[in-house]
Amino acid sequence: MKISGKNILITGASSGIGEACAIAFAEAGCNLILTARRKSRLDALAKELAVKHSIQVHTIGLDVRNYAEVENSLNHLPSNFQTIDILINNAGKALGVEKLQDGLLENWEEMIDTNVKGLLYVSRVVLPKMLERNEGMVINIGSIAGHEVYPGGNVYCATKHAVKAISKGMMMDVNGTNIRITSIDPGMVNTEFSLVRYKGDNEKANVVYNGLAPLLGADIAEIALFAATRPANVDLQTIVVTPTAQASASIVSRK
Ligand code: NDP
Ligand code: 8X3
Repeated sequence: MKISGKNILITGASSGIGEACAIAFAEAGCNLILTARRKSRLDALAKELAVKHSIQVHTIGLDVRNYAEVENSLNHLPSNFQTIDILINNAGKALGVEKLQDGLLENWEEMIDTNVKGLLYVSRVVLPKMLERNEGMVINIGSIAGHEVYPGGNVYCATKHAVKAISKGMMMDVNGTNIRITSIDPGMVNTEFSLVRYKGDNEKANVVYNGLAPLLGADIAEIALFAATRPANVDLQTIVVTPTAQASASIVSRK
């Protein structure tokens, strides 16, 4: 399927997988709506991609946890961006690795509000418009943590299990229309993910990727682009992707 000229909305485009998706879809000639809380990062990326690929890029400083903000910004897009062809629900995070009995409530709230409710809020605003046009695609970034649980992963894994259920639910609820739903569920990707999880502790974050070749944001973006460019009759439902050195969420070979 040709996607040049299509409008792609990416949540969490200020770093990691979201930023890599912005670059990949810009290279494919798509116009972009980039959202995240750190708008200055989005603006810098937008400037670079618009010039390099002669595309249009709209940026929105958006916290997906705030439904009023989500609804207001996505219902008042500039006229050339009112059709959203592909939504990439990517914004998300893990916070901490505490055992459940030691868990910090504020971490739980933030993970649940961002990974689950944020994804729902954005989808609730965007999906009806796709259904009106009977055209569009939603790519949810889940995780291997939605298929397995690992020690200290408790609530993060629960949010990604929820994303897995929501993706399947979306597939069922749009069945009979032309809308495609894809869930991309990665293992270890070297982004700012671990830095965020360890609250800015570089040393702890780097240890996560020591002794193996992790996935990169660009690897996930390439898969998203592949899924989006399949013919209209092909829906890649769930793609689980890990580094070659990762056999399961907690079995990782390090040299
Ligand atoms: P990064 O930390 O590099 O990127 C996370 C993005 O989410 C940032 O752009 C951040 O932007 C945005 N974000 C966080 N909170 C909010 C919020 N409240 N509102 C809006 N945007 C928000 O990590 P990744 O790129 O790795 O993570 C992207 C997705 O991939 C997440 O859903 C994560 O769970 C998933 N994932 C990551 C894996 C990994 O190993 N890295 C593996 C499997 C899945 P800002 O702070 O500017 O708002
Ligand atoms: C992010 C990767 O290892 O926490 O979803 O499952 S992991």
